[in-house]
Amino acid sequence: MQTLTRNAPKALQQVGEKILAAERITPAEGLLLFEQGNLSYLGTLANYVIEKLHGNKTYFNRNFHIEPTNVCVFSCAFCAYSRLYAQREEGWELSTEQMMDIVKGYDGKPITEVHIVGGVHPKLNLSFFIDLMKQIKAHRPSLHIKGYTAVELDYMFRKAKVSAEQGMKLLHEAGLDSLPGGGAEIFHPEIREQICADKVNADGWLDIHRTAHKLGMHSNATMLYGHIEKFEHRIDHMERLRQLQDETHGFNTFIPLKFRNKDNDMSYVPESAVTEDMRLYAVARLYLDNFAHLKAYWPMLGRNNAQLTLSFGVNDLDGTIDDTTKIYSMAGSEEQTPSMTTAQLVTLIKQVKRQPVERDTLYNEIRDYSNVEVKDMEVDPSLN
Ligand code: V47
Ligand code: SF4
Repeated sequence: MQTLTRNAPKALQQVGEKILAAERITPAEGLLLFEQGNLSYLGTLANYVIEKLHGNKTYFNRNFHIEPTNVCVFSCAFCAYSRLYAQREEGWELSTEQMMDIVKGYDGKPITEVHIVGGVHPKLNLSFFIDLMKQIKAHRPSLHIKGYTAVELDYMFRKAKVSAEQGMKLLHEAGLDSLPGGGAEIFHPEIREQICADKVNADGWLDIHRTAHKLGMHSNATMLYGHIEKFEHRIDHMERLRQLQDETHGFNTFIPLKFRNKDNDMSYVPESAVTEDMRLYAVARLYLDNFAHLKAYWPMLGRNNAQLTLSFGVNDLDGTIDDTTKIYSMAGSEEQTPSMTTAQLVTLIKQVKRQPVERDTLYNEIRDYSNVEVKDMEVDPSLN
């Protein structure tokens, strides 16, 4: 490891030495990593950090997604999925009963989390979602509900004329356990105004998460990368997250989301190369020293590239997902209806010599699959 840093240019060498000494790197040093760090240098450092934190473990969970609607009042330039209210006949809108049928479809299956994220529908309001939380919890109290991006929540609370704290408390009391990380995109206004000008800004997004954390809820954070943003915007984004994490310690995981360019208003922007994806994961691991976990969202990256991230600082592959999600497939992701069995996920992790460990949403370990044979999983429903 020391030899690795000695062979690097002087300035880069100093950053590498700080990382090995577990010292925090500055925004300028983070930028230097993006500008000058080659794939093997960054990968080796990120791998060192992740193995120090989690040994050889790669986490996943057993979850499913519900998208209540793709009707949305906003018009993010990168979004291939949403439909304005005026075009709602091209979209969908699930009733509470339909969503409960999805939940009931998992009765008896060893799922621990439901992830609920959708468009911002002008007519689905706070009381609609409070009622949904209550119904889900009444049906299956142990199911962890991770739901609503800060964008959905900000709109819901403003419409209901309640403060973020009041609104969050109501949802939390009704059953909402944690928040997903979506809607963060790129915080810097230079980019945010070009890609998603009309939705909640950086401070608003961060405030919603701060409010959740203060109520004892956890949340995730994402970053939509690989479009028109520059390295400095990525560092700015991660710096804002690092500062909030110092304040609240409420973030579970950071999830970089690779921009996909099919059928949206940014289709002219080429997608990033895999090598750049891996460099980004590695820098994120090195920069966000107060985030315990780094997640690769496999539907966006594809399964092979998700495997590759496990050598570049990633220690979590999200979950089985089981979804009819359209947000990714409509933007060009390889996964048309993302879903993996536990056996497939475990195999993916074992193939790259990592140790598959099932977790719950809060990263409590549920089961270590190191010594479970895939053939046994295929016949035992509690394992698959
Ligand atoms: O904020 C939309 C992204 C996000 C595109 O917390 C796109 O566990 C790439 O919140 N190319 C929503 N990305 C998804 C989300 C999420 C996903 C996975 C895990 C978690 C978690 C949260 O989807 C949006 C936006 O950044 N998105 N369009 C696109 N063309
Ligand atoms: Fe609406 Fe979310 Fe799509 Fe933006 S990314 S248009 S907020 S569904």
